[in-house]
Amino acid sequence: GHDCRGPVKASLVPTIAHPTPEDSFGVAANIKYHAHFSPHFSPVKFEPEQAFYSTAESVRDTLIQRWNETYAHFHEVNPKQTYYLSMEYLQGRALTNAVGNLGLTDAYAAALNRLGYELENIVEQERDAALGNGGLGRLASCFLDSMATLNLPAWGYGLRYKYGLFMQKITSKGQEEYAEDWLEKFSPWEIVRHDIVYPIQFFGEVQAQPNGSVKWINGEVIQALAYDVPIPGYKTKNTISLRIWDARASAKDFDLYAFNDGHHEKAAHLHSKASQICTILYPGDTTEDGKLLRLKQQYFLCSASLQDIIARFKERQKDSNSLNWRQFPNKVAVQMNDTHPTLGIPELMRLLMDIEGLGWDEAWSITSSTVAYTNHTVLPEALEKWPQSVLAKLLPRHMEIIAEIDKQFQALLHTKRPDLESKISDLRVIDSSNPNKVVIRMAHLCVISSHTVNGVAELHSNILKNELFSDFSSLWPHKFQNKTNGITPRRWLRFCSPELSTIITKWLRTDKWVTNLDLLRGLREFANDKQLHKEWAAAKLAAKVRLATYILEVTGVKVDPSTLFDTQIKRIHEYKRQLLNIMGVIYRYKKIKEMSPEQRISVVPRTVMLGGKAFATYAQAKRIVKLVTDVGAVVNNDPDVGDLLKVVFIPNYNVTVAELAIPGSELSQHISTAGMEASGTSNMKFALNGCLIIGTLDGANVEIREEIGEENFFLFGARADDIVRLRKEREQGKFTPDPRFEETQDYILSGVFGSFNYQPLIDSLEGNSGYGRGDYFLVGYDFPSYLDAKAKVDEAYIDQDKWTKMSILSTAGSGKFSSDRTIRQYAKDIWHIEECQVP
Ligand code: 4GP
Repeated sequence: GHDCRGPVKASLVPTIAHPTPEDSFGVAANIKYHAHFSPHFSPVKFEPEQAFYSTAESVRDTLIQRWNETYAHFHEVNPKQTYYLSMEYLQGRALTNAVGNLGLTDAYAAALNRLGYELENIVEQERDAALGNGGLGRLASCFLDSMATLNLPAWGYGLRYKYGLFMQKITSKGQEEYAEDWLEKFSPWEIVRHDIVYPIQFFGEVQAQPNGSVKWINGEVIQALAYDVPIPGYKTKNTISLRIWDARASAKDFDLYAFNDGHHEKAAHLHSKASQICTILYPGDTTEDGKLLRLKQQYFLCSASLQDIIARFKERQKDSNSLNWRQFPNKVAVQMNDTHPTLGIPELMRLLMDIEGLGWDEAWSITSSTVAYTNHTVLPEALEKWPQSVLAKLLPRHMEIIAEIDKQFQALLHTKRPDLESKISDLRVIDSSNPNKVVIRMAHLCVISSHTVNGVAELHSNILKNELFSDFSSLWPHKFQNKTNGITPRRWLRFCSPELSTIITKWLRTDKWVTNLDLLRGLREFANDKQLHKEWAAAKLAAKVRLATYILEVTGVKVDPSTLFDTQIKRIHEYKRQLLNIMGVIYRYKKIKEMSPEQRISVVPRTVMLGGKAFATYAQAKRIVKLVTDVGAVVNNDPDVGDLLKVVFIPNYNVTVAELAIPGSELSQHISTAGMEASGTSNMKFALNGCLIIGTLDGANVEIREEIGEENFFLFGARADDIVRLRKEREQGKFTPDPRFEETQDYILSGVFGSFNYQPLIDSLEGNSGYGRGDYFLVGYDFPSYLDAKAKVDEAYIDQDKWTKMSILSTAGSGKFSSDRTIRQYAKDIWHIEECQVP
């Protein structure tokens, strides 16, 4: 039964004495208690690592209490609740954020002092929760923080990857990947829920029953076990759940006879299968087994989460005499973060029809008014397409349901839109244009089945409406919305930039900006104030020194904090054009080399930092990483250059690295080919931290520039509208490259940066990129305007007063990019949910 899914009455939850901000004695005692009585190490030791775990467990006590109260309150009020389904959450560390949101930072700092430690050193012991890849995952984590802070009845569902994506090491070979060991010891933030387990079925076959219903039989059944990670809101009791699923087989699946006969592996066959599901995020999918595993993961997330959602719905409906399924969309909103959770659509249909006994029409009406879809990319290779044969093998019943959705969609087009008749084969869910390779278009399934489809920045949402999904939007114009991304001001300013935060609070005479980021615009009034300039520059310098210390520690390169800190950190991808960045650096290096010592005096010294992971099988991206490290090895050791130029690749980019690099940077690069970056969110984090942007008119850059003023943004490059034409011209040979571009290419190939074969990288600029002909990402076209923009950066940096003013105005104009604003919009326009605050 589902009777013990959580405490139903708040009165059942035992209360404990909670630490108050004044009570550092009590906190210290609680930390000691955990060191002794919930030890994971020898209870007599209290080294920094033990101090971290005991501190985290002490904080967890408070979180659990609030998390229980929140669950009980939602249960009692029974509001409509949102469930955010995402394959990724890039949570990072939790301790600083938790004590900060609870308002207990000072209490914990003082308590640790009593025990002989500094809070800021103890937090360094924590491993980043590595459950994500890039912007999509970090966005999901920012959303959770805002959902909790805004007291919204909303939750996240995800998977608990044992080895995360991967840990990146930089060696002389470039990037190397290792299993991320973040769970090797244990995570103090999760609560294993042995009371919440669901069976997940794979393979088998579909059997029609005499009564007309359908049964899915045989195959393998693996258990999904819930782990709850409490997510505290800022200055509110509300503490929501990130529920992540782990896969396991049970004791009854273990063949004791086989084991005793010496067949040890065979005996635990299902256990080994289960353990594969949540091993890593995005396992390679070139083989059929790889594809099966990806689909297994996706289905595992969807099925476990939907079974859980339905169980909760039923439990909360208990009071009414008969289950009213029509209430389902009034109680449940499911948001699909990208296409990865698309299988939630046929799974909800299956559960409603095959398990709950509803008919197709009713199930369809419920499903399509429950699910909504967010698109995060227009890159063709990222729009998932799965072979029908693989899907049918793994999920035979779901394939039937998808085929029926596809059939009904075609029928709808026939009757409603005969004008689209000729396009049916392009719009269908099932692409059977090549009979030997029939594939399922997951994005089309999402668009057809969802009540709302949204993009993540104005420009991107317009591209969805007018290009990628234009026929769908002519069919269902009301479905399409924009929700410009946002970032949580707690993690991305209040906690990662303590110096800047203090100054902002002082000048605005309030700390309310932490939950009302629009208040930052009040800084504009003081943008010319000499005193503010002094304080601002000092805060930026403190953050730069921290970053420089870290860089020395992890790379051995000594960088000078008085140079311009210029940073590009994000996944490595050709469209993000780290290649453009490094080619600009190479050109600059060559020019410095050619200068006389007198000429060199006028060069603005720069430290250029790049960081990010290249997908394990993405060869071109890995070549870019290699080029950056090779350039660094030469430039950083060239006595002609000294501190005029340093090039650093920051290894293993993750949330913690970002928390250092973003406050510590002065210029950040968001230089994707226009139209290709859906939004970007690190651009928002940098701008919020007073870091100026050099960028193209792409994604959210467009809106950031609008908000902070075009005079505070270094713009360059082709516009999204021109890209198709420019690509065509490039293909037809109607493009004359800038001589500086050719000079840079030749320099790379000349061997100055070592003997690695860079020809394939240069080829991508010439016509062998694999994306079609010609420099698909238009690095060559944008190179000259990029160099011009960099020259403008130098000019602005020389005038430090001007630069500081631009920096202040950048922060002042960042209010719109709070994820609180974004989540309020989702709540109102898509989910139709309302605040439900724990009293
Ligand atoms: C990313 C987009 O590339 C980025 O522009 C956007 O800010 C982010 O989603 C959040 O919306 N997409 C992915 C992905 O990370 O895997 O498609």
